[in-house]
Amino acid sequence: MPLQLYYDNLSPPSRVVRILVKEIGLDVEEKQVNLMAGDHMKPEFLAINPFHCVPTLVDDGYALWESRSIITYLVDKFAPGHSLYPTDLQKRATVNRWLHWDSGTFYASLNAYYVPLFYGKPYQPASLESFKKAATALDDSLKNTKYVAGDELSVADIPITVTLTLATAIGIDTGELKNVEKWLKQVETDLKPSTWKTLVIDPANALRDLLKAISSKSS
Ligand SMILES: N[C@@H](CCC(=O)N[C@@H](CS)C(=O)NCC(=O)O)C(=O)O
Repeated sequence: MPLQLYYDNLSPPSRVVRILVKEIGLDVEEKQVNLMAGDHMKPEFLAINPFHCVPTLVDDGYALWESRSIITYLVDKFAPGHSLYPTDLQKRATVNRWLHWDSGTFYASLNAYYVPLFYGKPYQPASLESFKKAATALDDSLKNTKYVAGDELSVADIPITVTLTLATAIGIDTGELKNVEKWLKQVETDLKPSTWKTLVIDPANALRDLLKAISSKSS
């Protein structure tokens, strides 16, 4: 049975998984879940994922959600030993640390900044401040390493790239973060051809356009 990936193209964590899938050359059956149309609350999707979120992976009847769990599962199962997810315990712990940092701090603050728009509320300036602080800490760390978790591209670079490029797309100025800028250029070069445009930049701009449309309707 092929792997199935439930995703929405505008969902940043869905893009994280789709980028990884392309990086390790996996064949997955992609199943679009249109969040704006409420597909995620339909009984057939709730039967797969009662937490009703995308991305959700189904591997031979086993359903897994949480993008960062999915990407590490996929490397471990289908590309074991790949440098994207090192097996050395301390290197792996460092990669995991960045994955958790993105999930709990970096992307969390960006999410808290813009997601209220979907519920008729404005952008949240306090969350923007948290995001900027975290981005500065990332920039400081990138003074010392080529990639976020060391000198090799890892799975941790994927969600952090998605977070940062979305921030830029929605108008957050990160221009003063010179180490971040250099790292992003490196990641752009390293990812598989066309990933940067189709899974990083274009969908971030599409989400930007949707947010613009929502905020102009409510003002
Ligand atoms: N931490 C989760 C976040 C998943 C998430 O919140 N996905 C959103 C789309 S970006 C979603 O499915 N929202 C609908 C819902 O939760 O009901 C991950 O990284 O996968």
